[in-house]
Amino acid sequence: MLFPALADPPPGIALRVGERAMTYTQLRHAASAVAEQVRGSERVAVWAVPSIHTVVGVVGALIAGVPVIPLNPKSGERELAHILDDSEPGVVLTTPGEASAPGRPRLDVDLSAIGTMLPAEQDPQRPAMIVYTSGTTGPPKGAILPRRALATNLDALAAAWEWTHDDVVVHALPLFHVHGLVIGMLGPLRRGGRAHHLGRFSPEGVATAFEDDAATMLFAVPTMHRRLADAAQADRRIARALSRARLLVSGSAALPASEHERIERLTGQRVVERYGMTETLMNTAVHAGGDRRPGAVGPPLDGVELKLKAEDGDAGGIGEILVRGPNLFLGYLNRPDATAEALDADGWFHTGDLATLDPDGYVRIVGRRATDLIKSGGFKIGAGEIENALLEHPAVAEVAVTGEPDEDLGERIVAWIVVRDGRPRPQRSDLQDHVARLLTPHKRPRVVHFVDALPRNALGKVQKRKLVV
Ligand code: MLC
Ligand code: AMP
Repeated sequence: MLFPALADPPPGIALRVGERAMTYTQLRHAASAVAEQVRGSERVAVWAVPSIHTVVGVVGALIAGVPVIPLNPKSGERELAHILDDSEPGVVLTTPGEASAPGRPRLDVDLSAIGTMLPAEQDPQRPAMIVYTSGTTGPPKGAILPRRALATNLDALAAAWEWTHDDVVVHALPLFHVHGLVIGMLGPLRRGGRAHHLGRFSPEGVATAFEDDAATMLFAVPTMHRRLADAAQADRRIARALSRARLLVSGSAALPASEHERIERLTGQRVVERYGMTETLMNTAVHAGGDRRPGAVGPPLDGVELKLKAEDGDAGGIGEILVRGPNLFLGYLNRPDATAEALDADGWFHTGDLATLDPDGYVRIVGRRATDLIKSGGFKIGAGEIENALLEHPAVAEVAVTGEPDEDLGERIVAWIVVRDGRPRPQRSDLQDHVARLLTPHKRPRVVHFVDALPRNALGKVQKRKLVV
């Protein structure tokens, strides 16, 4: 059972999102009502604005055993159409008063409804969630996560972090990716503890949650940790509030060692890193009682097998991370080709991440095989999808997209544009808006360079490594 606490609701608050809170009993009533409404559907989507309704919708679908697709509420038209055509949800669960996917049936989640359907055991292999994630080329793929992946992974994290029903997790992560939704919301609910989503990220909001809501753990991407450190440096109140945490956790991208050390200097806290992926949920984590080493993401979680596959000719101990275990997805929806490429016949998932192992088995991520994947603010973005979008702009003749280091975002998206003959050079903001409108705002290029030609090899392939200013 995914949520034992709903079968026998403990007293107290289960969820807080922004200003709204809900007890376990209220959550059971409202989520059961959703479960009754969606029971029998093949799949449903949820318009994943940061609201309590979003979480109730997801929990309700999970109680009913209906796979749920979290949708980015800022999805642009092209990306949204692709996800909906690919996954064909019967209905979109929505927050009253908020938008939804145009032209699709919506079902507003009613927080005051009282359903009676009880969370029951379901086949652990049954799909629980389909989460869209970018690859190097083409549109995002839907990773099908089974119920056993959610259950075993959340339990393995609980063991690593000594995570109990006494913990209050605070965060402000988007609810359409596994970090914010699975780990940040479903994690506390599986423990019978409390999830506190701030609605939107701000260092002041995080500080207040530690001061006034007895938060014990923070989940955040490195960009948020960096902004917290800046705020703590400027304001002792924020530093003091962070120092009360039991665990500050970072993931979704590498936390620079310099930030790890700065946060320790300011708050006395050593951040715990964990390493995961949409397709695998979490693979490794530094334990609560373990050595919190800067730049290391800890040992594999209980039940997760991990090995490095050496690159041809490599002698430096660097290899691609392969993982196997109950945490793995079932495959990509409608993409057997992509599934076969990532999951080998022996059940190992090829992550594309490059790492070394410390002598005691701690993993250190040192890079990525594909240069066409960009991690910006913790979001994974494929160069190909942005190039395709930019090629649809009437003034763009040729384009290449790259990532470059960014102090705040880790990496920022850079577009190199050859303007179509006879067309005036477009405004940079025009190109950014174009990508935001078709795909999603976080995929817009932060930097745009206009060039006369792109460097190409004899076969006509763009040589991205030669793209420097
Ligand atoms: C900006 N905006 C635009 C726009 N430009 N809207 C339309 N058109 C344009 N041209 C809007 C944005 O929508 C947003 O609106 C606001 O302006 C600011 O956008 P931004 O500049 O992109 O936000 P930023 O401040 O850079 O965000 C930083 C951040 C964010 C850290 C808050 O990157 C973030 O939430 N990251 C988390 C990513 C994550 O959860 N990854 C997990 C993946 S799972 P508004 O309304 O919002 O202000 C995974 C596995 C694992 O990786 O291991 O966890
Ligand atoms: P996503 O496809 O959005 O789930 O992103 C997964 C990718 O995020 C992984 O393949 C890694 O490249 C990266 N990632 C996640 N956690 C970490 C971490 N702690 N350190 C470095 N990279 C990470």
